[in-house]
Amino acid sequence: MERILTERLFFALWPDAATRAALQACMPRRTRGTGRPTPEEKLHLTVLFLGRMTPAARRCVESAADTLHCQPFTMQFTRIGYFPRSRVLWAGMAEVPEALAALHEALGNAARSCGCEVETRAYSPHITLLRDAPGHLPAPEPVAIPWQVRDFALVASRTSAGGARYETLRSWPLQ
Ligand code: 2AM
Repeated sequence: MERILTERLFFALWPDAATRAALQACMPRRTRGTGRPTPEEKLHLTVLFLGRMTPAARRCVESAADTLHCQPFTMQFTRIGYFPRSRVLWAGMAEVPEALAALHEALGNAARSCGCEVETRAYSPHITLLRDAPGHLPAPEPVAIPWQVRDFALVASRTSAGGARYETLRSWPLQ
């Protein structure tokens, strides 16, 4: 039987250098030296996780993304939170910005139109700051980091000895 190579893909927003530096600096002091911090260049926000896709499904999703019209927007990180099950410390916001929810929905529709089974769970946007974070929760520190979102990207996640490696395959300007 012919083996079809699949890739683990997701749509993401990649912060600019200033936003990434601000995110890294907001890490609660008490977590320093514990867990596995996300290297600054890997800090990102997943808009839609696609999972393993064939080249044909990827082409279909890319064509559907070509037809999207979403405006650039600004969002603000205002919270540091903790997912106890995955032991992830994250930066996020109290409410999903409308423009981000619209982009998530539009990409979800695009993916479904290509036959992908995407998550139906409520979207919980976050930027992972620390993995294997300790169970004792650091007191959430107030943060206020603005981020001007101007594009979104299709990214492949590959596993290597040093953890996940991300490769941006394509990006689309918001306009
Ligand atoms: P995480 O940072 O919370 O682990 C690549 O793995 C990206 O996709 C990461 O941002 C990861 O989120 C997210 N991701 C991985 N598996 C996922 C899943 N099953 N559902 C939603 N997002 C997922």
